[in-house]
Amino acid sequence: MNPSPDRKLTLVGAGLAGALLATLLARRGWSVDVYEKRPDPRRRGYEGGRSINLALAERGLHALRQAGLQDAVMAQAVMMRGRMVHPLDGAEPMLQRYGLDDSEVIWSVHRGRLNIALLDAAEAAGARIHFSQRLDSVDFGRRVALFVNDHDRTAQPQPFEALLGADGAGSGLREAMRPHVALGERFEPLLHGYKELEIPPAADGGFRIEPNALHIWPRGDYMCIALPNTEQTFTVTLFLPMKGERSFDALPDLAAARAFFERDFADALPLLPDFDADWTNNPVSGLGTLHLGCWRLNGRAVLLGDAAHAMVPFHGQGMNCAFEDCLALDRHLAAAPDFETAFAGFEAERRPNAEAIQAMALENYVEMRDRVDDDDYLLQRALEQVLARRHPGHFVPRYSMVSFTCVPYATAFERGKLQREILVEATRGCTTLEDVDLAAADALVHARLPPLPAVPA
Ligand code: FAD
Ligand code: E1W
Repeated sequence: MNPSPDRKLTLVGAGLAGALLATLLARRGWSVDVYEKRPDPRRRGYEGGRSINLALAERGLHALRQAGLQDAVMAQAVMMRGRMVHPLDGAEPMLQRYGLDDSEVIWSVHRGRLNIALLDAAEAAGARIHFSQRLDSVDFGRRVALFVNDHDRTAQPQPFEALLGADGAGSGLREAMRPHVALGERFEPLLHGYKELEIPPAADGGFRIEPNALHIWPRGDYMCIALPNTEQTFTVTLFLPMKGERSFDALPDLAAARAFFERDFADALPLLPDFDADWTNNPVSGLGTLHLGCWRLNGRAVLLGDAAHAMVPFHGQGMNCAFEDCLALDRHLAAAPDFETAFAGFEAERRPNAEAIQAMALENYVEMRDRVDDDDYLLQRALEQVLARRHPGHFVPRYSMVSFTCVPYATAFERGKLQREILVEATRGCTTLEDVDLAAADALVHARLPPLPAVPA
């Protein structure tokens, strides 16, 4: 379709995906209106909330680059070269590099500031953002959406041509579509929740622990992680079962929570001087994977980002994936003759990839909390690095394909399985790298792994 000022698109949600998609579409020449249920975060009195950060990887950066936002975002990002694993016995933490060198790193970004940069860009590109407007219901036959202001209780009917739903895991558009189309919805709850805590700056104003890393305290069935902020703080997240012997339920008060940290996160507790206030004030939130068999209602509505495929956060890819969705939807809208063809093409391209990263994110939880300090795991990772250097463009670790390339997630998932088989076979009976028969491992690589197809930019 030829975008033009009379070709109108109505977006629901001005979160990470909605604001980026609005920027891309408005720049291409579409007439873009975005409806967001919350007030404008740029208004005075909004700043000063908790700092929550996200890991930004190559896919997300690639999308930000296309929108001309790379420089603005990177100016406020902290480099993370690898994961710093903090063992239970209090031994020195060790950096496990994510990639081969400093060109293969990920970045910690502030969610609120990233959202604001995206909102500014969307408006600068000509998109109109309507805040405090929650999508309440949709008359798909007449093509009219009803938006409600939850503060003053006013309601606004808005005619639309097509609705693009970037309204997150609790999507109002998905709810409105439900009676009209078989969405094939299945929510797979994770039986673990999370709570956020903060490591403030040291007395001298610097970082209390290594800033250029993602810190992990793996403890078997649960874990803490910490990501750095530009303010010399870290946002810590405890992931823990909701119920059971070691669980949020089993920590009914501060004394129990402190005792739990003293036993299991003894080296982290001294870094958390505000533990009591943080534990008391910050909620326990749930997690899960949302599977949908269908993302669209003919040419009238389509879902993207968390609204279409919420996932558990253990690969740090939810936003990155949502940003990739934005590039794909923008491209399909420009190329297809009508909305229905565009939405069908978008869904066909993205749904298998979303399913693949959802599965990899679930697998990564077990890996992070239970395997990163395990000997055969470390041997497999060491061999992986050796094979990656011996077979560039051929044997690329799955973490690297996901985090440092835009190779489709489904390809990363499939090749990851083949590579894991090679690593398991080549390290069988071995305790160190010297025991591994490298010639035999090379032969397995050549026999089973075709070269990685190049990904067009
Ligand atoms: P959201 O960012 O949730 O935006 C949805 C927007 O829609 C919101 O502004 C909301 O107010 C609005 N809205 C909702 N309902 C309505 C309605 N009815 N009408 C109008 N507006 C509405 N991803 C990463 O890539 N890296 C990470 O390191 C990472 N860490 C994470 C850690 C945790 C603990 C969690 C929970 C998630 C993490 N994620 C991470 C995932 C990431 O947060 C999401 O994938 C991402 O925010 C999805 O973007 P979105 O725009 O689809 O949804
Ligand atoms: C990343 C919330 C979150 C965000 C992340 C990651 C993890 C564990 C978590 C995955 C990772 C960056 N990861 N880290 N180390 N190995 N895998 O890469 O974003 Cl819990």
